[in-house]
Amino acid sequence: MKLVFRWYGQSDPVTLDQIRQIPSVTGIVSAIYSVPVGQAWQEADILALKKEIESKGLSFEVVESIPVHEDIKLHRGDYQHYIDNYKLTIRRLAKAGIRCICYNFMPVFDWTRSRLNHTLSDGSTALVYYKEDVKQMNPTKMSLPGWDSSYQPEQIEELISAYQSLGEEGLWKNLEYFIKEIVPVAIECDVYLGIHPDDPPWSVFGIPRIITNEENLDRFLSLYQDKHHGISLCSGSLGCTSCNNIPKLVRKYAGAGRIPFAHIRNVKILKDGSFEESAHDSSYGSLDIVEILKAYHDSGFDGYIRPDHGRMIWGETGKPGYGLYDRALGAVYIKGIWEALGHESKNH
Ligand code: CS2
Ligand code: MN
Repeated sequence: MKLVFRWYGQSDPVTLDQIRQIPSVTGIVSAIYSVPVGQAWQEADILALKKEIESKGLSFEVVESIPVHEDIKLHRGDYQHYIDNYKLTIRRLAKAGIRCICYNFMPVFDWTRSRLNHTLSDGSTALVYYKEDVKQMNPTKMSLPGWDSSYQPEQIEELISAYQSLGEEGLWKNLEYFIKEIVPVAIECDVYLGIHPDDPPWSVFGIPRIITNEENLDRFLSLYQDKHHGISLCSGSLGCTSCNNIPKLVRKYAGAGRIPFAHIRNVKILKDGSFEESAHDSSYGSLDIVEILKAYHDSGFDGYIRPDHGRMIWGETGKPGYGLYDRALGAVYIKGIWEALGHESKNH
């Protein structure tokens, strides 16, 4: 496995100089953030980012994410033009040495939480999703850090109702069209595409979400039978419902070579199905991180792994979920377990 770390570019309060000092982290996961959704990324921007990362002795082989324009997800308007731009971006990234591209197909909103700085019992703060809060939230009157902030409230209202009438089956159809267009390009360029599961993996604000569970992941993978069409398996996104057995999913999909990229995050599921993000360590959340990593290890996983969201600790402030310290602890925890698993398998 290759241990990588997400970095949001020059506007990220976390610096490459800090990341390069985290033991065993060898690469960066990033994207071009200045380009409006739907436009192709320029070769010069990609090369400049690569140069900056490599100048610090880190590799740049993973992109997260190329956002998918809502017209593609709704299969309306300029969808074909945006798909063509998407293909161009894949080609340009591959040419620059990118091996893995993460994306998601969540309508309108990326990850959804109801509080971004909930104080945990040890004084750290974390992202949480409380079902009772979410019932009171109005998505047209708010924005979260992972969301595209370029929409006006009326546009969001229109999008929400368009998705509500599209429904799950409509969204599947549009996803299938998109996959059949882009996967051949990924195959041609030998780049591994990995869809990020919906976070959380259930419908929010009455909008369909489909990358949510084993049955749907099976259906997704069967849209194109090729290893370049895979999953960025995020333990914390799928794992915030106990219906998903993460070690089982990892064994199944990593065993089949369909996970190019793994996100490791722990979450604590509460009695009413709400959840709090926690430290990576197994004892703090509902997921057994050793079992998850063992499933990857047993499957001979040689893809990319990154710690996912972290808490804010030691007084750090910054991009919610993406501070330095707790994610660095997560990285070292992942590496420690991985190293131990290697010794274990050698001795048996
Ligand atoms: C999130 C997402 O769970 C995560 O990694 O932070 O923003 C994620 O990066 C995107 O959904 C991937 O497309
Ligand atoms: Mn993730």
